[in-house]
Amino acid sequence: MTPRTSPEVGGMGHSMRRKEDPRFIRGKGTYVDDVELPGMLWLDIVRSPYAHAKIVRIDTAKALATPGVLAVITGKDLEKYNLHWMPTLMSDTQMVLPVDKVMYQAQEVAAVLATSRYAAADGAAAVSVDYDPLPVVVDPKKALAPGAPVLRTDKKDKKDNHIWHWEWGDRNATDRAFDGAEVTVKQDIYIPRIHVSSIETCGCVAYFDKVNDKLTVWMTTQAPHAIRTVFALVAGHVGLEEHKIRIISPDIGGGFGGKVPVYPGYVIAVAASVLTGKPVKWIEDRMENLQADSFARDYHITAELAAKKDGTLTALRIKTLADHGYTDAAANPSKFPAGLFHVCTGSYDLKAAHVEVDGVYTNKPPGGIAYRCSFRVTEAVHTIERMVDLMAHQLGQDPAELRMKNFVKPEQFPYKSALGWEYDSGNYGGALQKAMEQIGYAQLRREQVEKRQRGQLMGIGISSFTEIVGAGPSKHFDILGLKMFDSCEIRVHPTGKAIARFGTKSQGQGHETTYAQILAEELGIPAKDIQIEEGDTDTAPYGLGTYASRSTPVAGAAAAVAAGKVRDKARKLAAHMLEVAEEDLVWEPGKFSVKGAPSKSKTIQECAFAAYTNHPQGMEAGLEAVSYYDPPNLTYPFGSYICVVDIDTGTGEVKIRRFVAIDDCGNIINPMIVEGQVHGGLTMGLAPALYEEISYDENGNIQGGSFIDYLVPTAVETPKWEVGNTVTPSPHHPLGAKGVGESATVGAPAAIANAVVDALWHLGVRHVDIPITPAKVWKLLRDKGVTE
Ligand code: MCN
Ligand code: CUN
Repeated sequence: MTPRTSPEVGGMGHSMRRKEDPRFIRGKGTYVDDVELPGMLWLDIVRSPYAHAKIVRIDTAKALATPGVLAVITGKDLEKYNLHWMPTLMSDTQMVLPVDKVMYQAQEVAAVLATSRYAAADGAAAVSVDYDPLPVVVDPKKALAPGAPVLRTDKKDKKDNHIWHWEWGDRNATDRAFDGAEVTVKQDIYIPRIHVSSIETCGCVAYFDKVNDKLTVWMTTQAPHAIRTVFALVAGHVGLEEHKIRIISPDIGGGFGGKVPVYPGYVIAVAASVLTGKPVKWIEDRMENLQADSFARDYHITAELAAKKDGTLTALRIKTLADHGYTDAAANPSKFPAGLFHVCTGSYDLKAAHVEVDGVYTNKPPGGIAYRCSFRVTEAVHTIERMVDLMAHQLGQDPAELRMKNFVKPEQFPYKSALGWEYDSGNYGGALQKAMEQIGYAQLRREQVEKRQRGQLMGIGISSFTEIVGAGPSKHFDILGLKMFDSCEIRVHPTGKAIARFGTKSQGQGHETTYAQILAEELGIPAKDIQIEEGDTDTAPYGLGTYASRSTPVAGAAAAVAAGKVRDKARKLAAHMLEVAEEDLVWEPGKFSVKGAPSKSKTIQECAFAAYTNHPQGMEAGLEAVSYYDPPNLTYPFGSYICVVDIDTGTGEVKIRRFVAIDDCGNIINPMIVEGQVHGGLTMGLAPALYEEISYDENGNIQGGSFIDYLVPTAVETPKWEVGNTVTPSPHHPLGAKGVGESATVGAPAAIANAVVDALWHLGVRHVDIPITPAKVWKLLRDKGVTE
């Protein structure tokens, strides 16, 4: 797409350098931990060594005697204000601090308030807690078995560990399709628990100004407005009303979904500040972040796929156990307890599908956040892409051909999926074709045959994913009742420069640049002349925040709509100045000129000046607009990824030789930023495919609770990504754009897993669960007699 604007204006399609980077690369960003206030106190948290235990006694004497320690806060203290429990985003309840028992290892037990971080840490170490261990439940299947200890004894009538049952689709039609199927494949797939490990951990500085009765919280949150409302709803009864709460998300060092929930530390810091009237800082350390923050995935899936002998796919049936830890604190839209998992028919034209999910309590950290995935889409994509590959291999057909045969075709859009989604646009065959050409697919298949004859293990894996991003529409999407729209407010100053504020919040995605580019495109004001602000609830218009790749689909659309309103008013001003009718003006980015007399024109900057100095009588002064945009549909970005692996027959190590990623996110605002998003996303897809996993031993002890065991890939493990794109605009988005922030993380793991199984299929291997570690592969190779 050739840009409509010049590089100086920097509208859509320009690979403009990021406006935020000069401050970041000079170390001048302002993260929460950079906020220092006079008289600030520190909070540190005492955490449980047990996964399930009664709290017999908390002895605070030694801690209180530690120099610098001012107070130790326990659940009993919070209970006095009814703040010891808080609601989760899924309307479950979560302890802020426990009163009688702990539910997972590393859970908050007490908090120490001190004059320095060191004193707070010393104080936390000096708190002594007597525990009485209780039976631990880590396996969700055992959690549902009769006789399993009931974990949520706080819920009066709860007799088991089952949270909810949810199903979607036509069960009878699906069962009938399976009964009559010529071929079926069935597979258990476990998608392990992983934790976001953004560079910046979570934390806050809470300051309750007793003179003005105003609470200001600088916090690592992806959704500041929603947090303000939730705080007001939870703590209104102790005087924290919404106009007296200001949430500021300053610079954020990576969110990835982990900064959507409310963690107990935030609430305790706020309570401590309200009680003392002093600013209180709480910042997690690296291990607390990894061990106690909300987890992602942890889906135990059984999937079945049915097809005709010729490879026509017909039906999909899925049953899943969703391990939510001790409380369902998932960051999902309220209506969908399993997120958007029911986009699991993926890129394929299936006639029938049915999916069931059961939520289960276990003694693990709570959550169900999405780790760079629009609410369980990674789980959906991994399942369907593994199953389609399994079917292709079962039928002896080429996995690319089987996909091509079953893709939803371009002329079928808008396409209604068997599970009820309306896909906006797509060209799945086009993306796969391009990926195959770029990687040299046919040649690689020939090479694979030759290598196999020589006993070498090489595999080619494909993932042709469909994403679903940009929540709303508000008809179906809300969080705790808050409808999922988003917003943009623009003010154009007299000299033609502008400020625009949004209800979203960048965590590294480059919003200060790309939003300015959208406005430059729509108004012709150079992007460098437009300041973008997000994250301060006292100044930004209400919005639901940044996650689920919703910023471009929703707030980006709001920017286009608000800019349209500014342009409409500018047109009136231009008509007034040029003394012509509005209809006689033609617009090109940055300028109105008179039809047939192009030399007579007014720039947008001249219109802005006139808005304050020369507006017609009867018109309000000023040039500003706001839009609260409720999208008519989600956007469905897609792509095809192809991965080539070589497996070391001696060690079982999987080496990614090549990885081609073709993405389609509709019209692109900034090609360089999109490429950066895809690079980062692919690396975060590689991570769970080969390295990252958090598991628990039978006593609920975390395995993978530090970076010694939790293997975040570095530049050394990361292959050279070969990226490209196709462009299929969204028909309903004002700019034709779709989201892209999560696509690569969603699509990549299946390509890698499929490549590994493709390399091992002839040995009788049908499936390997991620992360595909050398140990797992080596054991398979040993069992199949390839190595000893
Ligand atoms: N973009 C574009 N053209 C498009 C689509 C997007 O130029 N057609 C640009 C956008 O303007 C924006 C970026 O790409 O600058 C990502 O846009 P979008 O897909 O709308 O996603 P969001 O801005 O809503 O970001 C959220 C998404 C999510 S949910 C996770 S998780 C994630 C991700 O972004 N977390 C990130 N990328 C991340 N990147 C960084 N550096 N840090 C994170 O925490
Ligand atoms: Cu899905 S993790 Mo992102 O939505 O912040």
